Amino acid sequence: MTNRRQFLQGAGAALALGSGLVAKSALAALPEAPTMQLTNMQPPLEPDTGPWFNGVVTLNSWSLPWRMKNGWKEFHLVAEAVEREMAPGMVARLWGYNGQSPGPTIECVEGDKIRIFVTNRLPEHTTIHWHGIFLPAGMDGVGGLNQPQIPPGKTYAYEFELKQSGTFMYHPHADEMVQMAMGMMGSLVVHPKNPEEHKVDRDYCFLMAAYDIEPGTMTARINTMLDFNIWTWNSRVFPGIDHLLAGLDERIRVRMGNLTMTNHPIHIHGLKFEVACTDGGWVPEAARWPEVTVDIAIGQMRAVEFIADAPGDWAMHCHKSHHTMNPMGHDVPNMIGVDQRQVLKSLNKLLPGYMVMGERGMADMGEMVMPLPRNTLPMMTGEGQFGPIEMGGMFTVLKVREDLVAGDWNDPGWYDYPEGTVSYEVDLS
Ligand SMILES: [Cu+2]
Repeated sequence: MTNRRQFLQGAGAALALGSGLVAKSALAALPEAPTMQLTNMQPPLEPDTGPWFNGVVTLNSWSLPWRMKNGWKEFHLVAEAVEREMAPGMVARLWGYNGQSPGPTIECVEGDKIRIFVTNRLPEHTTIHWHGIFLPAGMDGVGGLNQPQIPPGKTYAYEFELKQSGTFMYHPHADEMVQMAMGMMGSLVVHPKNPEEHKVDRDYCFLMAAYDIEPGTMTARINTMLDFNIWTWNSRVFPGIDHLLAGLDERIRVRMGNLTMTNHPIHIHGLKFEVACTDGGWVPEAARWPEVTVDIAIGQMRAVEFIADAPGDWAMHCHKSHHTMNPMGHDVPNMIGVDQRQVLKSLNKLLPGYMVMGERGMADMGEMVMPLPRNTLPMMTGEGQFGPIEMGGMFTVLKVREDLVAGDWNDPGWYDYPEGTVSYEVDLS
């Protein structure tokens, strides 16, 4: 994990928001449009202009810098084709913003006047809709209804004053099925005016997106309606999804949005949480109740909050089990209980070394190093301290640690289990 200064240096000069560059770009009609190539989470953005806020951390992503101009906070999004590593071993050709899919998180503060420039470098027109934000109808971004679509090569400006705080997202409302199937989306977080309000120790966010990418290919199929094969958080799959870190007894928020075509029951092990905010606003405390799974419907956002009161490595995942699998598992027949020895004998005459699998379940596949087509991922993968984790897709680990101090974003490694606290084999001899 790098600190923000290293991140700014590493990500290229366009990101440097030092006073020199601000002075230069203040003369320009458009603010800089920084891009990001790194796929690991960047530490929270610390505002250097405008009102203070406690920044969010976006899994495997980053927050977009801005400039202030005559009292307006100005951002610049560039819609463009990008390449996204979904996990080591697989790169997808997607559409996104500023070098990545999803686009950078936009963070601002209730009361801010914001102007977002959108430059279209796609081969077709686009728009951006600001999901959940109360704004003038002409800024709402539905192509044809609220504005003409932004043609390729053109730049449009959206401007509005933020009248609320909470958890939102942005995505196109133009050729929507194609543009969202290609990965165009981003998180939009509006912080409360008073940074002490709704304050947490760590604030995470991510969006769920589903893709249909045939193993061995790189480009998402755009006409798929339901049969997606890659289930992502911020266009990443396990084991490529960042772990969430928490110091013992810290208050943690996780903001999640769903832009797939099905719902996702998100389950966190080891502790209980409450839904504290939706894309409609903050939930009054008296109206919250404890949960360990929250179902997030299509087009919804949910921010859950919890006290990280249990040290350990805790799974956090979608509870639809086929959403914690990667693409190589989808066309495998169910062979449980089928004795394949005879088949294997005949097959081995033709294909020496060929393996059959699945007669005792599919767990073997988590360990097996199978030859894969170029550019895809095994269906179950990831390695823990006790062996294969046998997961893919929408799965990651929440690491709660006693010795993790505020502001430390370094991965502490696997949990060191106190002696006598791990499930053990019973001696029956
Ligand atoms: Cu799911």
